[in-house]
Amino acid sequence: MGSLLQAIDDPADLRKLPRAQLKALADELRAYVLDSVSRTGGHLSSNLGTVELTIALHYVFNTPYDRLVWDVGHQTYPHKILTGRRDRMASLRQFGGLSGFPQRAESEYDAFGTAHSSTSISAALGMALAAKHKGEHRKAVAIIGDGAMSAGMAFEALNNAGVAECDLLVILNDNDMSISPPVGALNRYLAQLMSGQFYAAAKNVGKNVLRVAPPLFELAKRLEEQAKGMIVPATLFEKFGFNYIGPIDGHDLDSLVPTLENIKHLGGPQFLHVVTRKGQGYKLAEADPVAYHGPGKFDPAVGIVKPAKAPKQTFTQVFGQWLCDMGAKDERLVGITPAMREGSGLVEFQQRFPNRYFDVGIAEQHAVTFAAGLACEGLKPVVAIYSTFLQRAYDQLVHDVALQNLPVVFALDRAGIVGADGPTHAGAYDIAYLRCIPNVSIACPADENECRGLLTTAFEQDHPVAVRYPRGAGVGAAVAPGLEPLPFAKGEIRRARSASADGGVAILAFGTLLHPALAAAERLNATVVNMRWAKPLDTALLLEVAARHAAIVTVEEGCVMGGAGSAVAEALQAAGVVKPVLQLGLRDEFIEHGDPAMLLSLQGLDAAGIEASVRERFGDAVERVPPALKVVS
Ligand SMILES: Cc1ncc(C[n+]2csc(CCOP(=O)(O)OP(=O)(O)O)c2C)c(N)n1
Repeated sequence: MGSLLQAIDDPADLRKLPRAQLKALADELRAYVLDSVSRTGGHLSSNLGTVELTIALHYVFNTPYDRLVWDVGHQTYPHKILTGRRDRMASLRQFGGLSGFPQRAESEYDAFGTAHSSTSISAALGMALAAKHKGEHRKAVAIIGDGAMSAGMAFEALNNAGVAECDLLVILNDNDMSISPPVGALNRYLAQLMSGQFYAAAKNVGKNVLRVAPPLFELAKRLEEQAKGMIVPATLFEKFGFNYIGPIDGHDLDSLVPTLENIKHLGGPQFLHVVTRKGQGYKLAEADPVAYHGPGKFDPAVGIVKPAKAPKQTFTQVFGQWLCDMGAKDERLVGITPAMREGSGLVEFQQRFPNRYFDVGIAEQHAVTFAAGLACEGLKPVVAIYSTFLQRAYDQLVHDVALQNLPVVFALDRAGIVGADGPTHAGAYDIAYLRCIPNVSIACPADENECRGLLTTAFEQDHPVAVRYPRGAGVGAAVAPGLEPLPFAKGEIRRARSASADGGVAILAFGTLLHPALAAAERLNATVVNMRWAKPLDTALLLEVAARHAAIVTVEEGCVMGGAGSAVAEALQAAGVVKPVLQLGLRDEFIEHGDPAMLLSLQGLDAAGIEASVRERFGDAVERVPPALKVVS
């Protein structure tokens, strides 16, 4: 580590440096980011792009008194390093270590917790107005990328902020990239601003108008810079009530620092357009910012290397393949992603079916209602979306899709524990939040092959169906190449308890936790049912199993509250069956970042944990309990 960086334990140390040394500091900081991310994995390209901006912000503003709100927060590694967390970067995204995103509990410099995008302007506006209300003279700064700026929520905040008369600075960090190339009209508009054509075109309009009166033309020429406001159409952001400044080079500290110093003394809503490059300073990331958006560990001298042995197929890949195969078979199929082409497995689909592929930008709400519109006209939309991001589009799901009973398939990736990304990205709630909506069905495949079969089943329905599957690989089940559906709303008995008489427990598994449930059942002599559907529940199978067992245990990788286990308890109640039900799933707490297998184990959802919970609840002799079980208190 360089000596300048070594000496910075908080931004106050940074502010003591002469301006002339900031460039050298930036070089050290960039090298440190690259080195630490190569050891831990994490977001790289975006962080290499914010090195100078981060230095300039902490140099000019009086943080933490002044508030910095980083949108998404995946670009805050330089910020973490400069705000007292330099030596903990080795623990990034690991259990007990630093979060990959800003967290209020982690540092007073993390003014607002982020990870889901496009919230920064709203939060910073709230802070700016609170300061005004309390008579405090702090500044609030939102730093938002061009990808995040495309979301409706960012525009809702801009719309509100421009008339709010408070000291808010919005910095647009424009690198002309989302995770993948950006989409939409806003992006084209920003590119125009950046290339200067906007001003050039506008100037020509002015000249043409003024040329008829030569003396005026001379005047206009001299005043060209100052007269911008007179002859250049206002930017979109000025129309929102902001003072627009830029675009400036976001890697040039000699532009950034004086510009921010000037802005600091301006009152009212300010908008600074900064142009940066994703992956700046690391050739491989500059050349391929998509691959280096969120790499695992790698050797910086070599770059990302493909593993020699093909890793197990992920659920995302199973989905991607299914989408292509079903797309080839049925021309009505259209694939939709809200800015997650790579993460959701749609790269090949886009290549093969460009006219049926829609990346709508970071716009989950729009994605869902857009799908509803497509479905109204007889197309068969498949919305590929992470469980956690569908939360954003809840009303659209209820009001636009379910209420109209439209046949939209939701391919819910990252359902359950996600690991390094932590609580902001966990897919913990989808069964609970979907289950209560009429017309919606929920399938929970237990392995890769079932995932393909259940996607086909979902596609064949004439109502909304969500198929939820976890991050990464499953047990490695061979995936049959055909497009055979599995039966709708039907489960199957996977293991029958060996006993001459009825009694013992039946474990009802929803999704991939079937496999630890089967392992636990060996030791508990339990029956195991692969339920496959959280809604509609296979009630006939449930009642049949309940009649023959002393107790029911439900297992799911989703929140216990309101989850599939609750559905089982409700169904038993409704049928008038009194039977003890032990519901196992994610506890009523936010789950930290860390290794997914370890986190599952901490939640008691590995084989040993399931066995222990069952024995704790029903006693050690659970294998032999008769059907009329007295529950151990
Ligand atoms: C609501 C929501 N949808 C999707 C994502 C996934 N996501 C994380 S970063 C990102 C791209 C952000 O692009 P931009 O704001 O331009 O930042 P950059 O990475 O280019 O610096 C996306 C889509 C998210 N974090 N939140």
